[in-house]
Amino acid sequence: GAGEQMIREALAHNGVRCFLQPIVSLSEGGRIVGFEALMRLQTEFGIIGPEYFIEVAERTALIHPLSRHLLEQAIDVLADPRFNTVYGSEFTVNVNLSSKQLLDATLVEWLMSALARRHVAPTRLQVEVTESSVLAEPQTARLTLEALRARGISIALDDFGTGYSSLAQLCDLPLDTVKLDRCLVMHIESDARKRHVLVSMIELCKRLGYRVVVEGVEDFPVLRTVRALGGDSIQGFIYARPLPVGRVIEELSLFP
Ligand code: G
Ligand code: G
Ligand code: G
Ligand code: NA
Ligand code: MN
Repeated sequence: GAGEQMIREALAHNGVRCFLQPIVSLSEGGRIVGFEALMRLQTEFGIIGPEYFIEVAERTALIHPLSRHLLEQAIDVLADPRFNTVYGSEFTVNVNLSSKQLLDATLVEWLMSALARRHVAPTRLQVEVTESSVLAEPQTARLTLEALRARGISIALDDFGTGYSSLAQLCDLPLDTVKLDRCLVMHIESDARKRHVLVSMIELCKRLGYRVVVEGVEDFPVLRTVRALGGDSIQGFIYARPLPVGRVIEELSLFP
């Protein structure tokens, strides 16, 4: 993995890159309703993904400046007239927050000024948190989520269905969206037991009033199944891999 020095150099040289992966509505005939912003770092070895730097970044607290750079780029996308022309002025951008950021007392107001500076409505930003990032310090994390939500930023529970996946948490956290993990759609065509789990999870999330996004959709049988089960939207390689912002403008704008 990358060392602390490599992260510092990326920070110093404008090396935090925002990749975007579309989130596609199932109820509206494949319309792109949002994007997940995924961090990459430009290093002397080329572009590297989170698996090589997120752990070090969290341990060294460098996640705070890294994430603020990414958040600024995500907000730039929301303010970009090219995106608003193609995807409409309501599309949303999701950004992942780590557990340390949920304990950062300055995060909420920083975000609000970053949004205000670019005249972007807070409702167009969604933050993604995982259960484990909330559980590290549940009371403080919950306060942050409630503060974000009170200001109009929405909250997605990420990677649900892998790890602990506590139903008590699913019920109690202040959420707008649940992102069902890819593991819930793997092998559903051949394994009826896995299909039962997916059916029940989608139904439960919808009964709790959450929007359901299914992640990791790679083929049409899964896409059709998720749509038939009432999933709201999907994210996955079937539609697009995460792409640099510039590539999204070039490629996806042909297929709004
Ligand atoms: O983009 P993908 O390919 O490789 O992402 C791998 C993991 O890295 C995912 O779990 C994703 O949530 C995480 N990740 C991507 N971007 C960010 C980010 O900006 N902040 C944090 N905390 N995690 C991120
Ligand atoms: O935050 P999260 O762990 O959900 O980040 C999404 C991760 O899932 C990123 O690493 C992204 O590259 C990856 N991903 C997105 N779509 C697919 C897919 O269809 N298949 C697989 N295997 N991975 C995907
Ligand atoms: O149901 P609601 O009024 O909240 O929908 C608001 C808009 O969000 C609708 O235009 C809908 O197309 C869009 N939408 C549908 N699915 C998703 C999704 O999974 N994520 C996001 N961010 N927006 C979605
Ligand atoms: Na995520
Ligand atoms: Mn996920």
